[in-house]
Amino acid sequence: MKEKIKAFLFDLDGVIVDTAKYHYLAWKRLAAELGFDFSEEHNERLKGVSRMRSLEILLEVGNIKLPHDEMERLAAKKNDWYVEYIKQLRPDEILPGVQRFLDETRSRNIKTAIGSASKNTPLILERLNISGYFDAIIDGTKVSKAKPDPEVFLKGAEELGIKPEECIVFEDAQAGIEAAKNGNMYCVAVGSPENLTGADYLIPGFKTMTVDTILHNVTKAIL
Ligand code: B16
Ligand code: MG
Repeated sequence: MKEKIKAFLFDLDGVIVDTAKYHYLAWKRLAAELGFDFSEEHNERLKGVSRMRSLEILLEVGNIKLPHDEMERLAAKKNDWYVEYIKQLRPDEILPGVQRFLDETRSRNIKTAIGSASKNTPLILERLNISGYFDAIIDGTKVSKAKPDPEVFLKGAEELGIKPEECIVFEDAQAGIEAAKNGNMYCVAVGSPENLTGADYLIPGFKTMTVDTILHNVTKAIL
């Protein structure tokens, strides 16, 4: 029997908007202050990862060890810079096709939630003028376990009142795909097949994507 999909859960960075480039600017600035270079390739390792874990990775790259209170101070400093950048975000930075896809999703009465590691989620949604598109917003301030733990998506489903197996998660990070599958949800990977495995379906982006294409390709496995 075909499973009825009742909710779409969206990761934020890399799915709705490319905030990774602003994270990168802020992390690179911090690395420069600490005296080493932080490349775009290094930055790939930070996608979907929490702020403190990102700093740990950055310090590994620079071969630097610091006490915890100093790490807290540096993470806060990086975040202040990052917030300055994302305050300039504009609605035209929503990734191609996403707003149309959200409109179609809402008109089909499919519930929507955000499931993001970012503690800056409310500010980003507000700057993009899309807060009203989501029935639930679960972000880094509401979870204690990072992806690939399914907590962020399970909380989203719970807040929507929908069973995990009736949800599709959209994710651009490998840890996020694993989080969705660990939560017994369907998962659509957004990105390139070289970097992402284990999802039920993979799309390059939302540019030409329709709700029916997603539903058909994701649920056909259990027809
Ligand atoms: P913040 P997502 C993640 O967002 C980013 O991909 C990741 O690079 C960032 O470190 C993390 O949010 C925490 O962000 O410092 O703003 O709390 O992909 O889970 O939407
Ligand atoms: Mg992401």
